[in-house]
Amino acid sequence: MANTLHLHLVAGFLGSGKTTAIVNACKALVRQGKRVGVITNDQGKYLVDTAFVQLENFPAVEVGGGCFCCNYVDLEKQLEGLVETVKPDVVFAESVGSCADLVATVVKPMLQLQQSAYRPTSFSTFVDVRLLRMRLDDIPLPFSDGIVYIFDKQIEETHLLVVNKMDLLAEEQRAEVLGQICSAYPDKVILFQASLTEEGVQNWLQRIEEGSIPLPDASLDIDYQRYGEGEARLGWLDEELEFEIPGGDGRTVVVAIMQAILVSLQGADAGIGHVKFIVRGSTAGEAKVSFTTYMHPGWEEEIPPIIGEKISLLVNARVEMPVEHLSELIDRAVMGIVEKMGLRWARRGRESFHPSFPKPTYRLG
Ligand SMILES: Nc1nc2c(ncn2[C@@H]2O[C@H](COP(=O)(O)OP(=O)(O)O)[C@@H](O)[C@H]2O)c(=O)[nH]1
Ligand SMILES: [Mg+2]
Repeated sequence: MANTLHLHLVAGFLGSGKTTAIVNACKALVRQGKRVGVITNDQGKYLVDTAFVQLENFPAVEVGGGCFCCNYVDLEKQLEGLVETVKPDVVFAESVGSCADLVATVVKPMLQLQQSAYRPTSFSTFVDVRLLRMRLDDIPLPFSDGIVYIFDKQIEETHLLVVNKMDLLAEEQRAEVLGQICSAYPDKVILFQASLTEEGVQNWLQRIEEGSIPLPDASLDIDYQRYGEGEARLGWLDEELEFEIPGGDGRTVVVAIMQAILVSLQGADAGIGHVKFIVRGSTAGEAKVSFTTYMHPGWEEEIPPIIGEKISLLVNARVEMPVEHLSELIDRAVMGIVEKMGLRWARRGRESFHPSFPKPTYRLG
């Protein structure tokens, strides 16, 4: 099994489209009769990504409470568990979007340590084309320097860069953007894609499945102080809320709550890494809605009717601001709607924190 398993490591900044691409790749592989599994990763433990992958009926396990680098032993354990229970042909492992230095702390240990039973087949780093263009054009990203440092280091360490969300560019911009990005990174393999469909990820999937793109072999020259301080500027809030909806129309409530949260974060001028929600009605209806910027026109249309006397809402927010402030803004937004609509509600779980300083289990230079 160890020799035949294809293990694809998928890295890249918060909201760059990793989970979306993985889910579509899994759909394509299942159609070809392959067995798949996904390992999600996050600092927290009430995870939208895991819930989303499971909604699609793909087996998912998670490495929670920190990045793969700092939880290398758990990563191997989760992988082992997936292999035993699911017997997958292909596993995708998605690292948390605020993490960098995966070559030295995950790729190399898997390749070089005796006890490692699995070898990665590919290492891809995703980037949102809009952010990459801003960076190349010297337009400030909506984050402070330490976070931009992580964004840059993620790109620097990869050999295979997946420039994602190409569908968001106007047709006439594409050729110019392609040229600009390719000339900025002459030594990388660069794939341009839109990951919203199975067809969109086909080329990437084919390339990584062939195993013909070499793994990166150079460990980053990275300043952990700067990296750790950058990561720690992100406030992390995960919570699971439940609302009672006497009339059974959960959609209106959910739209109002999401809207209120966004307005309140935008009012505070906070840089969004990723704010994502999974909503489920007790009778029917479920959706994932995700914001990586405040400009996401038409997001309400992603929410189908949410039907039932109860709805559950899983919230994962990764936003650049002190976490006490983040919690307060989200609480106030939720409470405003609860009071306005006269809803009964309960909180099923919550975690809020700043990521702790990264301390990799292994780091091979
Ligand atoms: N337009 C567009 N949106 C995308 C694409 N890939 C992902 N998204 C959206 O970007 C948001 C973040 O995606 P997600 O896969 O959760 O990002 P992750 O944090 O890297 O796992 C979601 O709203 C996705 O629907 C793409 O190729 N085009
Ligand atoms: Mg994800």
